[in-house]
Amino acid sequence: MTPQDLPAERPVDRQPLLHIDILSVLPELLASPLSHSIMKRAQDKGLLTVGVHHLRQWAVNEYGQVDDYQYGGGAGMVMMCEPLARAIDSLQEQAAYDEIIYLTPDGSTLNQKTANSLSLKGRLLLICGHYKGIDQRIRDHYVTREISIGDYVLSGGELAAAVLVDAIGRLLPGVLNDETSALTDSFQDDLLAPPVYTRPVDFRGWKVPDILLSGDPKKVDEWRYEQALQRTAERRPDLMKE
Ligand code: 6GU
Repeated sequence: MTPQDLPAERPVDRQPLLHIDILSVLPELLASPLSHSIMKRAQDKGLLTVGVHHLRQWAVNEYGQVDDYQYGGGAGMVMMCEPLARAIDSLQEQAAYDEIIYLTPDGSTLNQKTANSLSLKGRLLLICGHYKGIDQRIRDHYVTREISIGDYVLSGGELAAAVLVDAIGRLLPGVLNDETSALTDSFQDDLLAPPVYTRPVDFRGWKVPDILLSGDPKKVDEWRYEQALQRTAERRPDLMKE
């Protein structure tokens, strides 16, 4: 493709489709995942903007304190109400959030349906927890949704937030092109994706299925659908119940 053939870039001075703010005590952890590949393209095109905010800006004292011992005793610190409430109030002055999302292993498990629905929002705030988590009162009075990325425990919410931003960001119209289209992803139709092959046709005697070389697009589509069904039935029968 020559430069003249490239689609015109969306002007970046327009409002993004989605703005995501992230509150974190370890913003460094978020830098790399958000600044490469498709997340970089989404931001370069002005479709997605991400603001990463250090919670320590709203610390309760000059030592940068944002956590404290838990009432009732027990090991582990809890992230205090005051820094979080002040941070949220201050960020919310720009414009109200459609959702304030707390990333936590006891939230509801992220799936494609949730990613699809969040990609239709305009403004999101993600709160990354650390230590034993955040004071319950912030969850009760500010948080509108709690999301986990799976049944295992991470050291903090940052990697989970990066996963969520990626899952949402790639769905914004104009981020992906034909080659990376979200329509053929696993889960987009409750089916896992079929196997894929590229050159060479014969690698160490391991051959590409003949049907993919047939040049018959209808046959290829049927084969891919069959493979997707078979794979889903074998690996994720739970997806096929509906
Ligand atoms: Cl969102 N946070 C943490 N700390 N651990 C997790 C998680 C989130 N999702 C799965 N494990």
